[in-house]
Amino acid sequence: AEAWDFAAIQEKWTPVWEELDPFAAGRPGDTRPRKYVLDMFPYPSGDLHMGHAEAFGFGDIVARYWRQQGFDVLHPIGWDSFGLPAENAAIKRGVDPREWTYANIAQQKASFKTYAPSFDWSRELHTSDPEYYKWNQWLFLELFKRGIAYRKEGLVNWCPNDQTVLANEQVVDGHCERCGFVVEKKSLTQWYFRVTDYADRLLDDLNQLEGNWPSKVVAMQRNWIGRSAGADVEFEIEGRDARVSVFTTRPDTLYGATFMVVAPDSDLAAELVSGASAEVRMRFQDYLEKTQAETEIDRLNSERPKTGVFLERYAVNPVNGERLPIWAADYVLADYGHGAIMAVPAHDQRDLDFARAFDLPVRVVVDTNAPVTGVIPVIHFDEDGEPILPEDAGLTNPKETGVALTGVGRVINSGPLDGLSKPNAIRRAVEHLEARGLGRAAKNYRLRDWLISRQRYWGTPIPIVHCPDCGEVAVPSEQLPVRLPDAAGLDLKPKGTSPLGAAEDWINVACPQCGGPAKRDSDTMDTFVDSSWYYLRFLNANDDDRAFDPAAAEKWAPVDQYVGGVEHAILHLLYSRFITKVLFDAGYLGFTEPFTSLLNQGMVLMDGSKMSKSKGNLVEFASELSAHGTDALRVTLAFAGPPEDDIDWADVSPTGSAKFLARAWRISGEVTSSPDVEWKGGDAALRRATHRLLADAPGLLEQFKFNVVVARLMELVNLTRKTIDSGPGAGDPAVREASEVTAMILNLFAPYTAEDMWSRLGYEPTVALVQWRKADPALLVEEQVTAIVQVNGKVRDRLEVSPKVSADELERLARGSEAALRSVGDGEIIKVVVRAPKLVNLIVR
Ligand code: ANZ
Ligand code: ZN
Repeated sequence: AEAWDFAAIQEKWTPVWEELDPFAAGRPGDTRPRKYVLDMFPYPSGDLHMGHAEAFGFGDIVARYWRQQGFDVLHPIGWDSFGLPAENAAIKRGVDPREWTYANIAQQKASFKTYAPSFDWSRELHTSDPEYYKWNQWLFLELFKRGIAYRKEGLVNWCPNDQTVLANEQVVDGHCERCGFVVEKKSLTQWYFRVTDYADRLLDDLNQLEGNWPSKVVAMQRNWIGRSAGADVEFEIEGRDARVSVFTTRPDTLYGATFMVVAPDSDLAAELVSGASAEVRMRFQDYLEKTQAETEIDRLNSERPKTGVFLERYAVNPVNGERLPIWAADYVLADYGHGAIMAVPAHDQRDLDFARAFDLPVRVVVDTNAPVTGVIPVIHFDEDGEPILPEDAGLTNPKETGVALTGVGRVINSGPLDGLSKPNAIRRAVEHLEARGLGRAAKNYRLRDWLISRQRYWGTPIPIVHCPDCGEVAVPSEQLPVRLPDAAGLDLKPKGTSPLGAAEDWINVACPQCGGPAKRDSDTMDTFVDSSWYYLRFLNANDDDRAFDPAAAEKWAPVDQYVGGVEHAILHLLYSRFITKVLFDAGYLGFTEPFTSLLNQGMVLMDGSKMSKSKGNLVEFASELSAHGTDALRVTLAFAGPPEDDIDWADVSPTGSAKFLARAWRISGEVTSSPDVEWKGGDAALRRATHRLLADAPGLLEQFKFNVVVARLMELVNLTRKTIDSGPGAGDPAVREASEVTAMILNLFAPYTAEDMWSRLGYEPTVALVQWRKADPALLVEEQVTAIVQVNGKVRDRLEVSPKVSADELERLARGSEAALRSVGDGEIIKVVVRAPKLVNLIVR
């Protein structure tokens, strides 16, 4: 018998597809509705790996599906080819980062060609091409023009190993995301994008995405932006003209403030301590140095014992005129809110820990036992502000228990706020403050502006010239791109300043404004800038006149289906969303969210853990591909489980997938009826199964239940085999129909086998453009069988039921039968015998 030979089939169809070019999107005159399916583009760090095989396999199922549903589908591919790994590899091996990068792209491209995702290759792009980064520079200047790109000096996260700045997002638990070194703080002048101006919109627009993005990702975005609502409150400082603002989410607890804390590394702390005694100044200096060595994670860790220095200064509580000692402590961060807080130890755990460590007063101002509705209890306090608790009140004293009262209740001991519930007290307190000009409602965000400067070589040069007379001058658009100078002769080793600074011929230029001697900006852009808008470049990837065509964006964008790893759940998606909003505001786009629907594939594991070279459990894509072939690999990945779940490669069976494909393929060669055979006379059961699958698969695919569709295809193939071997045989029209539908649906998972089946069934390529067959409604009506209803063994009725009817359902139907009931009469049914779907016997006494 013939054998399914994946290598031969791959070899046969690759050149045919190459010739046909069936996946070019947006051909002139094409009036079909459109879909845009995008996989997160790969980083060329070596060959493709199993993670790529999975993600691109899933993306391709979606793209191929929409094509068969009659859409003109844009499914492009490119490379995210700037970035640190290329540079580090280049340093290690002494090769040019450009050569290293493009050699890897060539290798990945060759693997893709074998793996057969249905890409429109004519739109291929590489972010490290001048044709791409020219427009990345254009984008930068658009932001610069609008004041969204700006430079400031500030403390930045610094990786001492990579010698480069890291965005907050690239610091994981205080360590460099890439190399794992402990991140330090360093003061540098850097370029930032004002993403914080978009915080509210980035947050509010998440509502649009809910339901179409994994809820986990939506939650992570929300968290990252971290909006909290409260008030800014101004405190007088003794011996200082200007007041100090603090941000609080609990203005209802203002009367419970017993001290103030400022961040040691804030300008305010430095100023306040300057008037203190020499001893305190020294202690403060020590403390400041310790604080600067700490990571933000450490500082926010509530488990750490509280430390701090009293600055010998006092603030005045605006609501009751009380003197509050001012401390510096590391648990207050310099760059959140105003870098200073009012401490309310009775109701905030961190403040309570601090108060207990330094014996500061604790005053309860919310009775957390009081019902929020109904009677208002009264609590009295002694001169020290400690509550005098009735024996049975149950309200504990935080200073003694060490547990802050963080729950809701009624405000007490707070003058005009007494008796109010939390939301009302907050409203009232803010009104009071506003009326006296001492505060206002305020919001705060965890989100920081996006630091985009990198002191590295392999990235997009920042298109700015620094002129001693004119300042920061944009490179005129006709001079773009600012090309990267050759790496040859440059020392790429990280040293804290950009290697580009040493490229004498490149860095020294005439100021575009005054013509005087000036210098180029020597930093390159964070590669997250490159990937924030690449989805737009695909729309007209070869256009030399503009970054993207707004008319094409109108037609194709936003992306209907985005597919990629959850590791990009925060950064990449946030930045793309931000840039999309900026381009919307600039009038280039008519939409504000780039990715309408998002699918995060799980990870491919081995024996339950992440694969890595060092663990020796790496499953190489290339070797799996040559061992099992494209189709078996793709089917295995799709069949392993829901696409969001991790796949353990130790638990799956590519050989099982190959057997299934061989079975399906063999049938296509056995079919003896001709393509124009009349379906009608075909085997009813097989036809019903075929049409049931045609009807069910679209819904399943649109919910990403790829594994279920593969399982259903396996069932169909088995039934087809049965029909051939022990039914009406290979000449039955239903066998041809089933085999054709199998090929049509297999196109999503196993394109080579599907194409070969299609050809064996007598058709021209390509099955990829065959339109989804409509299920025949007549064949979707379920087959019925006759069930007999007996009373005491005598046949009384016959019911038409589904062959899959449950025993309970059949009993219910029998008990409802009029004929049976007539026969039961006044008798009592004492027992029911059910043999679904054939028989029910009612035993009556
Ligand atoms: C008084 C108070 C009373 C507070 C109370 C909380 C509970 P989120 O929700 O994260 O925005 N805070 C303000 N600025 C801070 C800074 N720079 N570093 C550390 N903590 C800071 O937290 C806001 C709350 O965190 C603010 O409300 C403030 O403490 C503190 F029963 O003010 B609160
Ligand atoms: Zn100038």
